[in-house]
Amino acid sequence: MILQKKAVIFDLDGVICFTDRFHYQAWKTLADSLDIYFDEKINNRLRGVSRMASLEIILENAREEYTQEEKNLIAEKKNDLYKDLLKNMSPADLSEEVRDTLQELRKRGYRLAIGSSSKNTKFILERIGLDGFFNAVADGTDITHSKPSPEVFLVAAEMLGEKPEDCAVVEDAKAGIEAAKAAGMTALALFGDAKECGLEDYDLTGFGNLLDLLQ
Ligand code: B16
Ligand code: MG
Repeated sequence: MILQKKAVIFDLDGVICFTDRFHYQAWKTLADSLDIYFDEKINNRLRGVSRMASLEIILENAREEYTQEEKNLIAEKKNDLYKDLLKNMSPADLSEEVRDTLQELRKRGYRLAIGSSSKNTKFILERIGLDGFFNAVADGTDITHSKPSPEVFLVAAEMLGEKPEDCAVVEDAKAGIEAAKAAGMTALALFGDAKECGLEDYDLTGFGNLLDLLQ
């Protein structure tokens, strides 16, 4: 399959880099301290979902009710733990395959953007040495509805000045594939539940497979 697209919008966590293990570690520490059951399977449901929506999923297993104020505090604590873990990231956490593919796509004339639910996007891009690389960065600080709402991808397309139908989205999460389809974009699934949800337009064999589709 060859796609006729002008732009590619990338999810961040789980596509460009792998911060999902840090999300898991931070939520697990919090859940354990509150005596709430939490495992990798529940963690998979948090992919692409905002911080507060993630907390609501975790609290499905809580034995007590939490006030909004308490929830805000828990989310804040999680983010502090998570940001401490992010400090360990460096440009070495960007794989050669991702770096080379991004550079080649740019050489071929594609406009490249990030569409992430994360409010820590800019910090992560700095850590992995991609600060300033993308033509547009739309993230959790630009939107009111996180994936599966199409908002973050529509904002990214608008920042790029491209029409949704001219954009392809690369996602690792079901919520992200749903968001891309709702935005009227072509959804390319990389890894995990994105590939299993049955809503995607194409299953990528790896990040570098983009170079076969986007010529
Ligand atoms: P933060 P993505 C998402 O990023 C993560 O997949 C999701 O697990 C996380 O809860 C969300 O960002 C919010 O992150 O707490 O840093 O604002 O996959 O859309 O790049
Ligand atoms: Mg993701």
